[in-house]
Amino acid sequence: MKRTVKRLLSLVAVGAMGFSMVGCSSEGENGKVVVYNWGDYIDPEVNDLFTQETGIKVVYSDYANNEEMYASVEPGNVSYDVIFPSDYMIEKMINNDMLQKLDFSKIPNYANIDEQFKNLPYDPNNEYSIPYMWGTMGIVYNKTMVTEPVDSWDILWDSKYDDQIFMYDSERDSIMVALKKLGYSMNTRDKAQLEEAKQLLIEQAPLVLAYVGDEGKNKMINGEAALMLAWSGDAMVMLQENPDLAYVIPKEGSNWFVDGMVMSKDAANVEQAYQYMNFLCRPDIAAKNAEYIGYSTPISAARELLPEEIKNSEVAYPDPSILKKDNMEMFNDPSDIISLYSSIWTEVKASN
Ligand code: N2P
Repeated sequence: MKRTVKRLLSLVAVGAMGFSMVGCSSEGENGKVVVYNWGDYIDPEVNDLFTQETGIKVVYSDYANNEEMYASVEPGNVSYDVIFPSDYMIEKMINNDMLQKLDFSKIPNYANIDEQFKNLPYDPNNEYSIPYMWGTMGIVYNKTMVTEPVDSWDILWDSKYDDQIFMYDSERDSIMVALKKLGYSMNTRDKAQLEEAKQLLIEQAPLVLAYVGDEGKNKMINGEAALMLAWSGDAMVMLQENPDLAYVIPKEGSNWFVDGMVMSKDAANVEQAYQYMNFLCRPDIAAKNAEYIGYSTPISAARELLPEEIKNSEVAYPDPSILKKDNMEMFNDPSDIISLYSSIWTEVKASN
């Protein structure tokens, strides 16, 4: 349990270390950078190292999913400098004029990012974002509780596993699973298909023990459920802690994602934000981060620095042919019908 213990201890120590939560206004000798990231998505020591090297204080807070982040950065709310949205959310924030174009001359370490993570559809000309981490979505299962082969999303609808299933409390991800099970695109705008997905998720709800966030990892490690919808990076952490756990990308296909770093249009600490983003693209820092959080780095020179079992893991670094399969998709921004996605998700959770 070494990794988990280290992570929990780090979280407890947050207030006492070189970075702090939003609300604390003091600055380092060279100012501050206000950062808003997913929970469990950075090695806290990385923020300390940044402050030690630059004299810039990191004012840090986190969120559980893209939609929560979006709601709190809408104009008039707290202003952040650096944010870490996923691909489709970057697209949405670009479209809504919430991001500033980056000056890449201030991010020399951008050169370390692998070409396969550039020119992706959400930021086709690499103007607004820097790939931070990537991964896939799949199923983590406990081999002592699930003895049949796991290769399909169908198992998350099997009544044998009543109250043995965790899903993520994340609307795009859960609706994606239902759409893929039905053989549809996860980017569908077809209302009839979305209605079918909703019905399927409502049918599943009684089997779901809980819709979880980051706490799901420890629950699976402790054997509290048999199956969990999981991002590959979270799977890496869980598999390292409990060897009874395994990860699979179902045969119907799934999502692969890139989470990026972006600069908010109303960033107040622009120079510090550039230094922060540049620091996170340094191979030794990206490797330290990837090892701690379990997610996959888009920087080959960082991957090279990882321990063998992570560097060669098929969970974190699946064969490139897997991502190229027709049934593996990235999300795009369904802004025109996003309220339908949100209302589906509200209805599904209400039926749990
Ligand atoms: C981990 C953050 C995962 C981000 N808590 C997946 N896009």
